[in-house]
Amino acid sequence: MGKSQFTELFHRHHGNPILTANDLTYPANTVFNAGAAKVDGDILLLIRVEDKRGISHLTAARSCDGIHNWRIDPEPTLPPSPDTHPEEIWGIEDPRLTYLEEKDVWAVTYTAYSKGGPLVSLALTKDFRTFERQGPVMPPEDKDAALFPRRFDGRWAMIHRPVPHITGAGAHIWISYSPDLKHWGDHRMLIPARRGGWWDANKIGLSPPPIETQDGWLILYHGVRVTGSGVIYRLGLALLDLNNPGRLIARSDEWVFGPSEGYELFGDVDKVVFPCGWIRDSDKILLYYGGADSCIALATASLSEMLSWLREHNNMAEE
Ligand code: BMA
Repeated sequence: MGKSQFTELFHRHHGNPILTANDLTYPANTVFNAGAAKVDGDILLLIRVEDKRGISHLTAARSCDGIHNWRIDPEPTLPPSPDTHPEEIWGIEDPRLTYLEEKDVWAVTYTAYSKGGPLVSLALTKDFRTFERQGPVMPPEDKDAALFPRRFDGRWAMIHRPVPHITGAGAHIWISYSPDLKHWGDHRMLIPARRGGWWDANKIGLSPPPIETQDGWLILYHGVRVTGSGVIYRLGLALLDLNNPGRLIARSDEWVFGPSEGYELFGDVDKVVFPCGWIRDSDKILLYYGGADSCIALATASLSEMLSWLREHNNMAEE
């Protein structure tokens, strides 16, 4: 395969968008940015639902094939709980789901929209019906967080994206470690946003949780390009060392997916593709993404094609 500039790694489902607010049994403004998991033989999406106040909650949808016949909870599955968790006053958003084998539990990392700004919160669940909130794990402003499924040298690891208050410092992807999922430290920058004219200049963030492959942890991340007519959210690939996820070993030069269809170009926020979940079925990847902050769409890809493309397109340059 040559270095063709527009290799299509991701193939949109012909029936996109697969879910809109009309599929809910209760009124809402939009559905988008869903986490994804395989649970009890179903594909489960934990959907971000924005109500007509502008506040988001999470609702579970289940389907046998991950495409059709979604069985959506008839009321919010995980509503914000500002009485017990004041940091959730303006809603909860953008969940990422990681199965922690050692604990036989799903970790849900999500954005809690607090009076002090968006922060990262963690909840644990076995069935996506009842949840045990662990509270905030990163202070504001921080979002786009996901856990790795296992420990490294005894410590859990989490990717996240703090935003510094210094103008021009850029918003980069970081990694932090914890002995107990509660106390986090050893914070390090993991993937810096590029600078200048790059598609991923100045502001990036993790999209779905990392996937373990023979080449390393595969990362899909978003780059936020500021243009004269607003921002464009596009996606690129990176790889982290399997035993030391704090080590970046590859990063794509070009983006691999960006908004081009009507449901990605026009919505509450135009020109956005924003995945929070992907499902692996041997070599096949099902990528679930929010389109223009207004609907949920599906694209498929081959894991081995992504890895071989990344080998050819590895460019660690930051400038
Ligand atoms: C990001 C997040 C996402 C959203 C995206 C585009 O900052 O808030 O939830 O999809 O912006 O608006």
